[in-house]
Amino acid sequence: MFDNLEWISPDPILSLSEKFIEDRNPRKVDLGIGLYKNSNGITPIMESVKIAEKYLVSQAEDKVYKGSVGLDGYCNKIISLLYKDAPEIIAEERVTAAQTVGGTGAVRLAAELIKSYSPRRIVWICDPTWENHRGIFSHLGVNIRSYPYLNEKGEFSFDCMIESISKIPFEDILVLHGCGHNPTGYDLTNNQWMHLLEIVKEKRIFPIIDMAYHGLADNLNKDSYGVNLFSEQLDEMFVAYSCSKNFGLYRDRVGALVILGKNKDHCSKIKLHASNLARVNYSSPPIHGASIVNEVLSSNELYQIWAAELERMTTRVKGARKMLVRESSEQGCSEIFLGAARGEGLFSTILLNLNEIRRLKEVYNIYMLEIGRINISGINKNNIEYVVSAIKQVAGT
Ligand code: PLP
Ligand code: TYF
Repeated sequence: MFDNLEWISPDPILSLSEKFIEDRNPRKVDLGIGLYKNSNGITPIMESVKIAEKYLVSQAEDKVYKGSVGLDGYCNKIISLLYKDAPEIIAEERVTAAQTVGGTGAVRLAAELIKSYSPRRIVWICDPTWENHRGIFSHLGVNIRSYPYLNEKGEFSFDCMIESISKIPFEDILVLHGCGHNPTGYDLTNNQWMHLLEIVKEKRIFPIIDMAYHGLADNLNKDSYGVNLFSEQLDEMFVAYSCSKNFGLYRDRVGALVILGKNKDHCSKIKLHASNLARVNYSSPPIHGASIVNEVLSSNELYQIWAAELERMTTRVKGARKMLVRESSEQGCSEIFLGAARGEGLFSTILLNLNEIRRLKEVYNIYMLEIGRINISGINKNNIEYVVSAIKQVAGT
């Protein structure tokens, strides 16, 4: 049956990660896959997560099935965390959530709902964006188009973005990044969110806000500004939430599709359809990681530990960004790292071409994505000088 299959390229991020692991050179540096790394280059299990996990394992009595939309307690805690500054949305009972298989699963479930109930609408994704946005929607046969995020010089341009979005047809679907834009690190200001909202309202656009880095761009409150504003003012939208980064639960696959509707019945009905779609896809999401998040967010003590850990992680990423700006200025190659100075979160795109990026890997054992993205948290005091001088050399500046 599969005799005629052709070879295709594997996922570029995951295969780069595998190549990095195989590399035996001790000076190697991983600036590829989107993982938070501490100053020793390690992605540790968070203390709050360890405590919750130990407690849960000691209390566990069974591993029986849960439903297709996972743990209600977990879903409610994610809603409370996300809408801490917009409690009226919760009070009005027009928000609900379905637990999903990571943030990817949340985007996928949103795409399934669109494919099933509104297949003619076009989904507008950002250019550039997390590559899986294109993959998920196009794999399901949903029509996608892109809106620009950058100008010809590679700088974030709200004007270019807005000009394009204001031309999209009425009632289409718009995928936005809530914070920590992947891959550029450029986020909208509060004023820009407000401006964008006006266009979204006028065009009756349905937004899907991808929130994969809550708390890792600036802080938990500021990072949810766009989601809160849109949710307060719109009748319907989705948020694709991920706990992979802010709880460090990558492989446990913890996410949620947050569903905003006009009222309680409306969002409950959408959730029921989401539940049926989850059922035919994977039956039910994994419960272990979601129970950990539920435990951390239910205990005041654990919440304090987790919030402080997250803040330290974000402070470290901001510090690494500053270190990069300072070092590139000292080595006289700031222009390659212009994005790093203005961006937020784990990522930044730097001005190297494909050949230069490949040489960086082959000659200097420094791994970054071929689209020009670096993971800022891969930088630390021990490698900063080496990374900047290698990048400067491949760029020939
Ligand atoms: N959305 C964006 C923008 C991401 O960068 C990622 C990856 O980390 C995801 C979604 C998926 O996250 P998860 O690992 O929870 O599926
Ligand atoms: O952009 C990243 O690096 C993260 C991690 O198929 C990731 O989103 C990469 C590839 C993938 C799933 C997650």
